[in-house]
Amino acid sequence: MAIRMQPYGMVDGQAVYEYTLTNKNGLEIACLNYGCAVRRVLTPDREGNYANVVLGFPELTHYRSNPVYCGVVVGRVAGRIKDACFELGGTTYRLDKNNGRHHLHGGVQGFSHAVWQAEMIDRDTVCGVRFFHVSPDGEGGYPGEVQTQITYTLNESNEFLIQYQAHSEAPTLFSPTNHMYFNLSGGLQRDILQHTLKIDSDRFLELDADLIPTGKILDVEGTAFDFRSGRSIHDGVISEHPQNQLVRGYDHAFLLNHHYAGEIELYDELSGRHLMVETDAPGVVLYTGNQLPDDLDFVGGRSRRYLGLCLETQGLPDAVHHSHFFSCILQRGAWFTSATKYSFNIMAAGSSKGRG
Ligand code: G6D
Repeated sequence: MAIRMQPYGMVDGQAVYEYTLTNKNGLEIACLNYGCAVRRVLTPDREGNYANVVLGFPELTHYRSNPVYCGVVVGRVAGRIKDACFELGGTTYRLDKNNGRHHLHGGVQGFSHAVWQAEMIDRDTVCGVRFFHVSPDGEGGYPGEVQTQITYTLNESNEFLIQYQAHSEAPTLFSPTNHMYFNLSGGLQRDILQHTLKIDSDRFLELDADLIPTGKILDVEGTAFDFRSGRSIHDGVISEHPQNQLVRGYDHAFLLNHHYAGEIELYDELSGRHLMVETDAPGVVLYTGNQLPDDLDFVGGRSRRYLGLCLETQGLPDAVHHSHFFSCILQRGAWFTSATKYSFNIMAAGSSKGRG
């Protein structure tokens, strides 16, 4: 294992560094203490060719704007909160309106746009970075000062683990995620429409025209949302299901049936690259890059629709307005803990069992 730290720039007088984690197999992960952004993940294809499998920007300035939340941790609350307000303990809180009249991904100065304090982890079989951030009472409109610690670690088994811990000085909302866009073709050679995805989920959340959950939980059976035996992302683009048509692909939260049981698998048949995602989070938002614009420059190519997909393990979006969703309330003094593990492997040609 090896870790190296290099200056990457300055934000408001605070130093930003790039941390590069490398294991004995040559798997490499580069991340920043700005937004905890993951900007590069190098993995081999079945021919042994290493290439980057996540969307990343070349410069810090791109991460300072980052309208697509590329690679960053989003929070305090991932996803949308309807009308950018909620009631808690008899008080109505008004959040940043940064997505029309709604609130998205923690608001204007959310986790994605903070300089995190960082310390390196360098042990024989694990290396990584532990990020710390104090979100002051009232940031983005949220109550309570929240102390958050996010730990990235890579081991010798090609497993990248993200651990989230937080506690608050007052009741608040908390449901973060990481917003990496994956593209297993390597080096952005192709888009993600021919990727095969499996999700161990029977149900997903219906969205309204503003992409806000309606509160209805729909069954995947007989729809392009049924990923239980695997299917290609393209199915969702050509599907006539109104929910696919609404977003021209997927931008939906799935309720996971099991945890730490191989519940999410992404596979690119042409390269042989395979990613397994396991988590204790209640759900995962599948976002297939439907709104990626064509005016961003990623390392390896220009942005375009469907160039990457996100597997945002998290609570359920807008849970504060739906009592039948898993709660995202963090009580005063309680600890929030969650972890998601990304395991990178290779599959032999022809081994995809999906319908993709
Ligand atoms: C769009 O609706 C999508 C979100 O799900 C995504 O996180 C964001 O773009 C980056 O708003």
